[in-house]
Amino acid sequence: MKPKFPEKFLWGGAVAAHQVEGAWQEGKKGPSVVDVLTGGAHGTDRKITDGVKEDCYYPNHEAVDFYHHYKDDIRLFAEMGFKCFRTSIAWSRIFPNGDEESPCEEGLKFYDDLFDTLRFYNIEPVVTLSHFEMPLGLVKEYGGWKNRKLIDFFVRYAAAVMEHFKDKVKYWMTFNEINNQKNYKYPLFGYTCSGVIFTDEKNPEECMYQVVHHQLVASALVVKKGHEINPGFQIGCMIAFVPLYPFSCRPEDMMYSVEAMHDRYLFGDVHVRGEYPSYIYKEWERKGFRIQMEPEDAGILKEGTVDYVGLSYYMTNAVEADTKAAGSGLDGFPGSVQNPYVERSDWGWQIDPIGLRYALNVLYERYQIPLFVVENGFGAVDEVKPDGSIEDDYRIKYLRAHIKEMKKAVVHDGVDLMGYTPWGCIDCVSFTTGEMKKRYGFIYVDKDNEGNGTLKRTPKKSFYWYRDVIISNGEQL
Ligand code: BGP
Repeated sequence: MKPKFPEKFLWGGAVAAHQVEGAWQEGKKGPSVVDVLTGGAHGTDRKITDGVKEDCYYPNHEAVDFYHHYKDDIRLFAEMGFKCFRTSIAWSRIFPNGDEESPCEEGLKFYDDLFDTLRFYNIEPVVTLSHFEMPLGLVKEYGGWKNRKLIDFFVRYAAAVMEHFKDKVKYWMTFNEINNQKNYKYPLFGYTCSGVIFTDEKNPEECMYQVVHHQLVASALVVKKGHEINPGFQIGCMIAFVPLYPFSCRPEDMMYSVEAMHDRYLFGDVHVRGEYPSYIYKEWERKGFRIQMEPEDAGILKEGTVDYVGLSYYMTNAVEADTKAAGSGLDGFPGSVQNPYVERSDWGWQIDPIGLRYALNVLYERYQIPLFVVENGFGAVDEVKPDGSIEDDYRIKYLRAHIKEMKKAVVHDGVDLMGYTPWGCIDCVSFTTGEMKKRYGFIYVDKDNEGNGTLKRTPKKSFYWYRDVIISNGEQL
C-alpha cells in the first residue's frame, strides 16, 4: 500500500488575532502592545509609539476586520475543507487591562461565537494563548514580563479561557514563537513577546533570560492547569524553528552550528523535558548572569511539560565560524551567511523545502513527542488581474515543495506529525513589516498598505489547489 498522511491529519490554516481581527476598541477590548505599533506602509520598520497616537498609521486597528467577517471567512475555510483553524485569543479582549479579577463577558462571547461557527463546519479550533500581544496595561503598570507578577495574570487569563471553552477547544499553545525573544536587539520582537524594550535595559540579554524564565514557568503552570480542567486537552509550545546549517564541513563551522542551534533548542528543551539544559547554565555562568528563580520553579517546569511541539517553519540559514569571529553576520545573527544553494523571497527569507524535512527529523529525534507545523508559507506581492483573478503560482510552488518534503518526513522517516496550518490562510497584516502587501493567503483581501480597499474577499488560484490537496489528504499536489 502506498504510504500516506494519517487519516486524521489536521490540514488547515493559521492566523493571529491582532493580524486579522481589527475592531481594536470593540467589545470592551483594552489596548494591547500591537495597538501602539506603527505600520510599515511606507516601507519603514515598525516603530513602537508611546501610547496610541492619532497621526500614526495603525494597521492592526482594522486589520482585515475578521471580527465582523469571520462567519463568511470560515465558510470559505470550510469550502477548502479545513480540518482545523489556528488563531489566537486577544488577551486584552478577555482582560482589557490584564489585572482584572474576572474576565470580560463580551470578549468571551466573541470567541464563543467564533468557535461555534468553526464547530458547525467540523473545523477544530487550535488556539494560541499569547501570539505577540498582551494588554498594554500590564506594560504601563507592571513593566511587562520582567515582573514575576505577570505569571499570575497570565495563568488567570489562561485558566479563564480554558475553563470557558473546555468543550469547544481541544488544541492549545501557550506562547507563539517564544524563542523570538532571542532577537532582543530588535525592539519589535521583545516588545510584542514580552512588553519589554530590551535595548533600554542595563543588561538586555540578562533581562531577556529573566523574561523567558517567567514565561516558561507560566507556560508550565498553564499546561498543568489545562490538564486539570480537561484531561483531553492537547497543549503544546510553539517555536520559530530556523535550522542553522554549517556553511561548510569545516569542523569549526560544524561545531559553531551546533552551538548556535542552542538558541532554538533551549525553549523546546525546557518545554518538553521540564528542565534547563546544561549549556544554558554554562552560558549564564560565563556571562555572570543571575536569573531569579523561586525554589518551587524547578518542580513547576517538571510538572508542566507539553503534549506536542508546534513549530513555524519558513526558512533555514547558514552559519560560519570565521564570520562569527569577525563579529559580523546577516540580519544581526552572529556568523550568519548567505547559503548559495537556496533562493530567497522578496523579503530575503531563504526558501528551503528540504529544510522542513530536516527540521521535523531533528526535532522528532530530540523530543519523541508529536510535532505540529503550525506556520509555513510564502509572503509575496499578489497582482489582481483585470478580470479580478489572482494567479499565485509562486505560492503554490512554495507550498507544494514544502508539503512534499513534509510528507517524506511522515511516511519515510516516521515523524509523528499532527497537522499542517499554513500561515496567513487569509491575507492579513504582516507582523515584521506591518504591511498588507506582504501576503500569504489563499483568500485575497482588498486592502492596501495605506488602509484603502473594500475588504472584499476573493479566492486565489492557490485556494482551489489547496482544496484539492486537503480532499486528497496530500496525494494530489
Ligand atoms: C511568524 C509569526 C506570524 C507571522 C509570520 C510571518 O514569525 O508568528 O505572526 O506574521 O511570522 O511573518 P511576516 O508577517 O512578518 O511576514
